[in-house]
Amino acid sequence: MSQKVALITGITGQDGAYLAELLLGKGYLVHGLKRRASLFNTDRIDHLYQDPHIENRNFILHYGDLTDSTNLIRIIQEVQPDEIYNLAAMSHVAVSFDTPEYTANADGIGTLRILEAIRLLGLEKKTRFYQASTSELYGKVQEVPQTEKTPFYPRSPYAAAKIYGYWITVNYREAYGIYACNGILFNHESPLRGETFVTRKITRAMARIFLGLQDCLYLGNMNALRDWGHARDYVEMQWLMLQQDEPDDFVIATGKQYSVRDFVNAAALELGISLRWEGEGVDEVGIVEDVRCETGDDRRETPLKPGDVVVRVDPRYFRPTEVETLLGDPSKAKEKLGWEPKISFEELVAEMVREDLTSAKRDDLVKKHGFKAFDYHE
Ligand code: NDP
Ligand code: GDR
Repeated sequence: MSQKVALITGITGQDGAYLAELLLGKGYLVHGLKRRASLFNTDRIDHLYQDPHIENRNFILHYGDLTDSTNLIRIIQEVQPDEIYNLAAMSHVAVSFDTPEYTANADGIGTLRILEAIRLLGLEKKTRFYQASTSELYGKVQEVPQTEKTPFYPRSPYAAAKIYGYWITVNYREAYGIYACNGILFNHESPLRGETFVTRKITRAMARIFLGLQDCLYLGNMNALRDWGHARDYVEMQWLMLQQDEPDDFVIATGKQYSVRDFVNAAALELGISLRWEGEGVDEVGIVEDVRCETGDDRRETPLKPGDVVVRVDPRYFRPTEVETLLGDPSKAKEKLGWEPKISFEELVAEMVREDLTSAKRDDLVKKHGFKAFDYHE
């Protein structure tokens, strides 16, 4: 059988990195679309990099952008992919309120541009298409838990753009017979998660607070409820969706729900800190109740003590319209694709905290040696 060829947009993002690794492991030739940036933006995939001067590479990056049709058409023509995974997006819900037009262009029309390229190039029967749809489509939820049949009610420019991406994918499947699928993925996280999404913001900040590199973590809505899974589990599902006899749309979720506050508690406990919560709304604070640091534990040098306030609410992080609660029902994926998430909430939090503690220790060491450590936080 000839080697399968995949094109991943958004390859420099969290899912792009995990998916590229998965497909390379399966023997694919992987092409990726990366944006030109003023700084290197390939941190998450540097371990997969292959010197462009060697022959027979199976990992090839192309400069491109979802807002540039001619660029997309040229790359798809050159690559002749068997599978396209459209993961690229302006993916931050809060930021989409600041950049609504760009978000619509990249996340909505960007999806159309790829589907049109498939059609214009006559690849309808060859190229399978995966669209990164999202639980944000449910927004103001109409039913609990959410399934493939639950009505959508988007609550942000991001979700409104993604709803266009969802429906244009369905339409090109029905109109032109393209094998095109929507993965309606609920939140999925990992140590590769962008630092401004709430989970990574929490694990990174708690590790830094633990080592005395940061004083306090400022958050927005502590009561938001999410169904959090692990990105490594979820990219497997993206691939599986393109390997079926018929294209279809699937909800990918764990079926379990936690609040932002639960996530903070879990991350703190992983570090040996128990928190107590006082106040309400913008006055809510998370206070250290106990710090368990046993002798011999390499984490024992924490400067924290009971009574320290380590979490505060900052209304700056509230959104004009919030998605208060999301909970997915992944029964269809389980039944039709035999898929179930393998990594639990506790394992996810533990892995993220562990990785962020390692980075924080590195920053601490750099600082102790008189060099400037990277200390940007939102
Ligand atoms: P990330 O934000 O980590 O990655 C987004 C990727 O898209 C990055 O590679 C980014 O490039 C790239 N990108 C952004 N804008 C453009 C553009 N105009 N042209 C080309 N590339 C662009 O997102 P995730 O990996 O977490 O998510 C992957 C996809 O899945 C996204 O579409 C997201 O909306 C969707 N999704 C994510 C969920 C989650 O919980 N993670 C849940 C449901 C859906 P750069 O690195 O240069 O910024
Ligand atoms: P979300 O993820 O909006 O669900 O979108 P995010 O982690 O940004 O927010 C989750 C919830 O936490 C609340 N929250 C905060 N969020 C951020 N980012 N920063 C804070 O300080 C903070 N405090 C509280 C939010 O209000 C929200 O309720 C993610 C993205 O990956 C999308 O691309 C994807 O489509 C959806 O998940 C499914």
